[in-house]
Amino acid sequence: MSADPASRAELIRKRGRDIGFDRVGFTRAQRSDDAARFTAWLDDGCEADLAYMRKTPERRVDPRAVLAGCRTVIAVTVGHWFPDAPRRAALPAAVARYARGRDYHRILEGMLKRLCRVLDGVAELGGGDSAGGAPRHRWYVDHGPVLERSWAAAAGVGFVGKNTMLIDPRRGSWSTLGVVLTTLDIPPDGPVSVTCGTCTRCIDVCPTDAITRPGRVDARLCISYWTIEHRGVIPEWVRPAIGTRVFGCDDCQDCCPWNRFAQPASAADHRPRDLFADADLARLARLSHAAWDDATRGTAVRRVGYEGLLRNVAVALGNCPDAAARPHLEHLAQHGSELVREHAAWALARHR
Ligand code: B12
Ligand code: SF4
Ligand code: SF4
Repeated sequence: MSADPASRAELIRKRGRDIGFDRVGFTRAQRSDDAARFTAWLDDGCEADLAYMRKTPERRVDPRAVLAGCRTVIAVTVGHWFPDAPRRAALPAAVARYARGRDYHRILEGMLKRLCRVLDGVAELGGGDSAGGAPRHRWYVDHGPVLERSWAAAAGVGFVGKNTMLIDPRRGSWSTLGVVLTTLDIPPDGPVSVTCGTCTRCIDVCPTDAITRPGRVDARLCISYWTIEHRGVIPEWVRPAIGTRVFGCDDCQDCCPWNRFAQPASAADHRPRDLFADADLARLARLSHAAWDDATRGTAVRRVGYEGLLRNVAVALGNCPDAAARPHLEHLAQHGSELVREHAAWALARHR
């Protein structure tokens, strides 16, 4: 292996694919072209109460402020789509696709660590750190001060759709992202030239009009925010629009024409668990804390907590026109959690 930059890039990409990433792309570490877009989003309060989005905005738009000497951002994608299994649920509920299998943070964490070891190996073969020393890297999946979709688009692993999702023209948007910031100098890939064109399906179908303009989602309106990120009481105005979704929302992806190219996930860990792929409000409403603990271990659904999940189940049962929902609501109305009881009471009132 030579120190030639182009072959170094191809070696890293190939090793990345061997690790299991669907796409691996490179872009220069510099101030993001989307910095103004991000600042405007914050200025308009679109982050709701996601306080971490407001912390260190300067770091979020410039990887060199996160890792001194950073020269390259590596963006990777891992698909999580599986064909839908036949539904048998008595009272069907929806769990977002990305959350039906093992927690993607855990899946990507191991893969990104392996990618960093590849980078170390490449450097030993003569890859260039700007200072001539051992290269340094930092990897992130979701939790870091990094505009992942912006870097993924700049690195050419897809484009940003009007729904703000990173869309791979070959596989669609059913993927999660990771990034590695590195001091290694790797030749950049260009962005892809594909766009949404005149399509506006995601804007038209969004149940809460949360896509307030092409390429902007206001978290204060987004069902994903209310059912996953928000702690405490869900405002009554948003509850009917939640429908029977109990964790996240996929409407702006389900409708997207690019997702006709979806391919089954290569990471077997993404295989959906039955409780989430064939989610049943009747079953979820009866989960004890111990059963919830067991069923959600190692999954992203755990993020909302036991009370939070039952809160969402109560709202979904309230939106479910089937009279069979009532006994489960009466059960939740007796729950030890005041939060769950309050949402169950609202839902029972709807049934009456
Ligand atoms: C905060 C957050 C949310 C918030 C806010 C969402 C939002 N759109 O901002 C809420 C809770 C609502 C949310 C929901 C979801 N999220 Co989220 N979320 C994040 C997080 C932590 C930060 C996103 C962010 O920076 N938002 C600020 C806005 C301004 O940035 P942005 O929307 O990403 O847009 C930037 C670029 O895309 C670009 N841009 C936007 N439009 C255009 C147009 C053009 C032409 C160009 C050039 C650039 C461009 O400019 C923007 C500013 O930099 C990221 C992880 C991360 N660290 O990046 C995950 C992340 C975006 N979420 C993810 C997922 C899977 C989801 C959900 C699908 C989950 C679900 N099924 O319920 C939904 C999708 C809702 C939606 N349509 O966005 C994935 C997306 C994967 C992908 N293929 O895109 C990420 C990347 C996590 C991950 N590591 O995989 N999320
Ligand atoms: S996730 Fe749902 S609520 Fe949020 S923007 Fe997409 S369709 Fe709208
Ligand atoms: S539904 Fe249409 S407008 Fe929305 S992201 Fe997909 S292609 Fe773009």
